[in-house]
Order: sequence, then structure tokens, then C-alpha cells
Amino acid sequence: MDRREALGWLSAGGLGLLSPAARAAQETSTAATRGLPPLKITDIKTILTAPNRIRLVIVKVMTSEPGLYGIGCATFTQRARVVQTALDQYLKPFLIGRDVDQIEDIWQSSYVSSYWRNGPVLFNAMSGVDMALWDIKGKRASMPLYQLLGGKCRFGAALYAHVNGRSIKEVEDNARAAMAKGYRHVRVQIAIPGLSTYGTQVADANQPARHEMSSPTEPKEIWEPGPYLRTVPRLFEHLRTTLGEEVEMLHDVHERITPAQAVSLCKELERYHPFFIEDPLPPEEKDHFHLIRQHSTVPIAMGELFNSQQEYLPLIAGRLIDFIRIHISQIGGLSPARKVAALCEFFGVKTAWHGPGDASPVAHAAQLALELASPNFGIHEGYVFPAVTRDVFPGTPEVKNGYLYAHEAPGLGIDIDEKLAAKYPVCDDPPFDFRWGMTRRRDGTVIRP
Ligand code: GCO
Ligand code: MG
Repeated sequence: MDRREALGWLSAGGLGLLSPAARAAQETSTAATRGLPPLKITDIKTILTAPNRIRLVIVKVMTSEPGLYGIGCATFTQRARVVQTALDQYLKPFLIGRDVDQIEDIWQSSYVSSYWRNGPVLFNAMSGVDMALWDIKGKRASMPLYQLLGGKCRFGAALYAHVNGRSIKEVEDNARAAMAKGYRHVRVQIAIPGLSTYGTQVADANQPARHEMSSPTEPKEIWEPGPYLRTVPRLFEHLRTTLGEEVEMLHDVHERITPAQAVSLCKELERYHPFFIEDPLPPEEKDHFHLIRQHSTVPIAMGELFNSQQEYLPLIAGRLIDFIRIHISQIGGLSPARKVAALCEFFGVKTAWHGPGDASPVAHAAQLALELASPNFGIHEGYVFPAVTRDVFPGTPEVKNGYLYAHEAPGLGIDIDEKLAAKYPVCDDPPFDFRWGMTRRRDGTVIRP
């Protein structure tokens, strides 16, 4: 029996074991499948917008069905224009005319279309297209995307609130305010007097950097590990004592320290039972994660800087981390992310996809679809978009009582108001935030990052 005969046989009810009603239903659904018109990609638009001053890159994939399109996130905020070029000059001509239903094939062929691959620019460009194709598939199926991914495992995704402060007391007050809004998870960051500390940044990101090593380093650019390493355990001790046992506390080290310092910090924080400690080491030091594991049971979250599978696979397969923090658009979109989520499930790793303000509302909607359908979901990074951004992106998922809820519309359930988006152009002068690459030790040495 050839394939066509086999399909005919199946749609005719196989061995005839189907009841007449079941056979009628099957025939209708087979006809419906046959009835879906093949669709082509007719255009790919790149939209840059910055409603709350963060440069976002959004992709809109148009199809041969009038009015049917999908949107995706391609945001690499530090290099937005480069992603735009990758899309407009390279991916768009490569993909026009392709069948919108072949998401995996489009991903695989785009991946090798530049021969060299695995970079944040090309992966973000691919992610914009990939998410948009999933959005289209959901619209075609008249289903919210989480349904296509397996259906809901939970009603909403718990998210953590970003809490920071200039003093331990201020962090406590801000944590209480977040808890009063219903958050049960708080990520706590504290400013270290006289130092430029991640998560409490006060310096103007758009200030041009010095182009030479300054001597001495400007105070607002200095960061030293010592005072930080002595302050964070005190912060946790205070918060655990004053906020009680219920609240879950998280902290982002944001690299910056040595392997030995990371081990020592994790050991010290263990007694306060953090939910996770994030990026205790930079990706370049990933072979040192086993040291942390040997000395501490603190749950480790890692991955926002990863691009390729060669980077994250060893940490997952080696059971060296507890939460995967990949920035979904940085690895090429939802297609690879759902594979990572499934892989993580088998290795006891939960998802905590990277979701700050430079993951657009479209990216948050895509993450949420995956989170609702992943048994091993851990936590969603909370970023409450201001009203202006929510207006540009109608359908931005709602935050309520410490949970993120999906809109039940087909596909990603989110759209972009292009006219409004155009009112918030990205800043091209300067075209990027100068704060990256500016933080130095007192002697002028650049720190990561
Ligand atoms: C986080 C991150 C971000 C990054 C930012 C870089 O955990 O939310 O570390 O704050 O620093 O996304 O652009
Ligand atoms: Mg981080």
C-alpha cells in the first residue's frame, strides 16, 4: 500500500472498526485538513519601537491570506539595528514564498543559511520569524498557542517582582510593597554605596562612555566584589528575619565575581533558602559550576547569555543548574525553546526564561504559552510594562496577584499597533546604551559585564 492509499484507508475508517459517527467525524476533520489552503510568506516587516525607551525589535510575517499575519520578538536591544539588517537584507529574501506551515523546516534552513551560525544577531532575527509563524499557526487552528504546545498544566504563571533599594531597609519596604500586591517571589538587589551595582543602576545609560581607560576610574563606573560579597548575606539575613518564611527570595549576581567567591557566596546564602541565585558566574566560566554544586545546595539559575546548544547542554545534562534562564529570542525562538524545556524536564531543571524589559511583550506572551504547557515550569521573570507599552502591544499578558495570565485569543494573543509604535522611535543618538562595557574595578580593569 503506498502512502496515498494508506491515507485513504485511514480516512475510510481503517479496518472498519470505527462507528459510523466516529467515521463521519474523521472524514470531516480530514476534509478540513485538506481544506486548509496552502499559505505562503509574502512579506516580512521589521518594526523598531521604544515606547518605554527600551529598543524593541518586532517582526511581522505577512501571508498570502489577506489579513492573516503573525508577530514575533527579535529584540537584541544593544544591537537593534544589526538585527534589523539581518532581517531586511538576508532572512526576508530567503523566506519570501515559503510555506508558513513548515515552521521547523524554515528554522532549520534559516539556521544554516548564513553557513556560520549561533550568534545573537542571527538568532534574534530567526526568533522574530519563528514566533510569528507559531502565532500564525495558532490563528489558523483558532487556538491559543499553549493549546498547540500541549495544553495548560496550570492556570497562570507565577512571576517574581523586581525589588531593589539603596539600603537594606529600603529593600525590605519595597519587598513588602510587592508582597502586598500578591507577589510571593521577590528578586532582591541592593545598592552598594559608592559602587555601580547591577540591579540598582542610577547612572544614565545613554551617557557616552569614556573611550580610554580612565585613571582613576570614575566613581559611577566602579565595581568591587568585596563590599558586595559582604553585604548580600546581611541583606538575606535581614529579609528572612523580617519578611518571614513564606516569601521566596531570588538574587541576580550578574556574573562579576570569581569562581571561589561564587562558591563562598552560595554557601553563605544557603541558610536563608533562596529560591535561586542567578548567574553566579559568567558563561565563560561554566566549567566551574560543578564547584558550586560540590559545596552548596543553593538552587542555581543560569543562561541568559547563552546562544548555542553547546553552551547550555553540558550544564543541563550535567545536572549543574536548577533553572534554565535562556533569553528565548537569543537561541532562535520558540522552536528551540520548546526542545530545551522538554530536555530540561528529563534532567530535573525548571524553566525561568529571561524576561526583563528588553524581552518585548510579544516575547513574554510566547514564554507564557510555553510555561503554561511545561510541567517543569519554575518561575516567570516579572516585568510590569507601563501603560504606554501595553497600548503599543494590545493583548500584553495581564499580571494579577503574582501571576501572569494568557489572553485566550488564537496564536500568541498579542498584536502591535504599528501607528502607535511609530510614535516611539528607537533612539539612534546614541544608538545603544553605553553602560555595558563601562563598569571597571578601581584599577581600571573591565569587569564582566
Ligand atoms: C535579568 C537580566 C537583565 C539584563 C538585561 C541586559 O536577569 O533580568 O540580568 O536585567 O541585565 O536584560 O539587557
Ligand atoms: Mg540576570
